[in-house]
Amino acid sequence: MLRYFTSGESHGEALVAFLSGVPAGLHVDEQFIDRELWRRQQGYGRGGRMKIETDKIHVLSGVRHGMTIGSPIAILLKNKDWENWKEALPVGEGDFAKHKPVKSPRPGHADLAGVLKYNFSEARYVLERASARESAARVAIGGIAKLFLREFGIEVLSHVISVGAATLNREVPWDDIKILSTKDDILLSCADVDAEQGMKEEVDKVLRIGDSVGGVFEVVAHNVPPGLGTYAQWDERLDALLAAAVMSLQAVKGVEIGSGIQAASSPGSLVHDEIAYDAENSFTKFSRSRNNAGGIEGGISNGQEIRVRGYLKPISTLRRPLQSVDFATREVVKAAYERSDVCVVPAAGVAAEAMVALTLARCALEKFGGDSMLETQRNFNGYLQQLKNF
Ligand code: EPS
Repeated sequence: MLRYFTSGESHGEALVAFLSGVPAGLHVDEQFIDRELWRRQQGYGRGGRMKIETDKIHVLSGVRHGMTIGSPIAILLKNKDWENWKEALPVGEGDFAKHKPVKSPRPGHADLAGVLKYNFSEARYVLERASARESAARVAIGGIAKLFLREFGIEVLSHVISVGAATLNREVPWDDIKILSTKDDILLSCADVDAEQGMKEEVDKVLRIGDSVGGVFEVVAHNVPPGLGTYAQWDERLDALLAAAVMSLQAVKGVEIGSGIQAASSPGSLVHDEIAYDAENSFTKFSRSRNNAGGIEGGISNGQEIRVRGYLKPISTLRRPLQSVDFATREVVKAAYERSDVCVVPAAGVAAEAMVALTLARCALEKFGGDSMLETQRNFNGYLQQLKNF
């Protein structure tokens, strides 16, 4: 079974990610994973921190001679900013005078709820772990999940659909999303140049007034065979697993599969994707007129592209802060401000790709099993043949 978790504080020494259950014999392309990490660091509206960090993986275990060996994989990502925080966030007792308290909770952030839960007197430690810096660790192990899926022809990418009020109102084909992912100059990861300019203006607007902005990204999983996930149990449904995976990312407040939100106010005849037969080049000869279902029916992948959208709230650290209360004096004050991003929609899309890839890899391993890539491939190919013979 594929299992994973992460550790690390935003301004601590490093992030560490663990991934267990990857079959032996998967080639680990470190450059590919570093590129994924780079992609997550891009986007117009990121703050000064991204000028400090250049995320690169340092594999500690589970990979030898460039291949997975079936042992748990641990990856370390250094926080370069740690140099500036060593004294403020020491592991040992240190000098408490150098601590940098977060004195008044930011509305929308984990600050207040976290302080109450963990019984802290201020929100520094809450900020440190609730921070989206953690998503870099997910992208590192998500990169391994992507390499695994690639062996079965499955690819996962994302693009941005809206930033603030600027929205792209058309379906973006896979090939365009693929081209977007090869760019070395990333603005807002929108496949449409005009829409992207509108998005940039939305970011400029909030930059001017000290505000922040959210938006919507879409993750697309291409070439996923039918049969991942199941309706048999509530917690094995692929849509439920993907929703939890994407919702677990910092600032994601809604998840949509296909055109699920619009479907709720549309008649069935306009929603469900009609079925035809005798198609070429797919897993089976069944085909669809469109993909409103986002590639999942009854909690099972149906052979169409999987499309998952994440709705991101605006960043909760504001340069012109909202009202809050001082933890020490209980006086009404402005919420704490510290260097922050103002828009992270493209970056969140890349982090969501990692979560989708990890989820699909887990479901694929549940279905096909295997302790070596050879064994998993054999089981996978047998299933593909079964589909062809259906
Ligand atoms: C974050 C605040 C900013 C972001 C950070 C998430 O960091 P800092 O407080 O150091 O400027 O840049 O995101 C990352 C470091 C990252 O790698 O994505 C927050 O409070 O959530």
